[in-house]
Amino acid sequence: EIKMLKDISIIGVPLDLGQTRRGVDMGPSAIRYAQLHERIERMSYQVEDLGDILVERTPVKEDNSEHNLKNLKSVKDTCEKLAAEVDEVIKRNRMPLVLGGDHSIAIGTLAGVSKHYNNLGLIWFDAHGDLNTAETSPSGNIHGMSLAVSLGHGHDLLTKIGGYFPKVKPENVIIIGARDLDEGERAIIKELGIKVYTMHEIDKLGMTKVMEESIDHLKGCDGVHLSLDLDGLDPIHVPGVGTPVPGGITYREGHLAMEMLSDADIITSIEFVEVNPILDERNRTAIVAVALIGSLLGEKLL
Ligand code: 4U7
Ligand code: MN
Ligand code: MN
Ligand code: MN
Repeated sequence: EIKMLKDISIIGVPLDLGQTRRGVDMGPSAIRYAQLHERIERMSYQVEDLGDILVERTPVKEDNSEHNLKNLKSVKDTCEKLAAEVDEVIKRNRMPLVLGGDHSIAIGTLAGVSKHYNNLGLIWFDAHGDLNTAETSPSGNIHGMSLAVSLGHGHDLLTKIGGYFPKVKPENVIIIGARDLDEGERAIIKELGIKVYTMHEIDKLGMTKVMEESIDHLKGCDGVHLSLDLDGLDPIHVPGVGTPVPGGITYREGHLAMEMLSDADIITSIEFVEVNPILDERNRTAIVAVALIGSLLGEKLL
């Protein structure tokens, strides 16, 4: 059974060290500027903004000592702080709404969330699988490894954040929107039997069916985390992302997915990541993010 939380705590995570394009550290500011707080408050939620997690940068040379894990120490330290803050929020019976930052922060969010549930579900909305490890990653960027880490695969310093692992079981994970998977990621998807709705399935079944099946698949969970990477959407709608991939989820399909999650009342924690205002046009990507959060929290057209 899922216990819904009606009070919301916003946490910003200005981390851009999980990848190599600067600017995504300004994501939380851009999303706040797009009137997140006001939009949520207009619905019947009580909202608090806890401000940003302090991101400390370890001098680059020292931080590149581990093979193919860029900025490991800075990412780990930030995720530990984030995990502690998310944990506190849930202890106070509030719903965490985490703003990235790059997608490596999901490691911290899930470390703070998962201990509160016996059987956490996870919806990973993304063009990518984020299922690499240092051994398979073509880039060494930790934002492409965060789902693998949360499943218990990867460097100990990351998988054991929060003092326990794994954070989620493979049978409780659903990836939606995938269209750029690396070879090692395809292998781990097969090995662990992870449910993936690639763009092919979304085209073929339609978003309605994809969401109906996803919601049904997670019905035995006692909480569901939504980790939404804006690059899951088509770059036509969200130009401000670091790793755009053509052929993505449309604006309306994105809203439909959020509205169906809202109607099903299953989401217990939320994160929106990878908004990069430097690459954006007039804050469009943050505006889309806030509109999607509105739908997810139950905003109706009529
Ligand atoms: B994101 C990539 F190789 N797979 O590992 C990698 F294509 O959080 C991209 O989904 C990862 O934006 C993208 O570097 C990470 C690459
Ligand atoms: Mn991602
Ligand atoms: Mn992505
Ligand atoms: Mn890519």
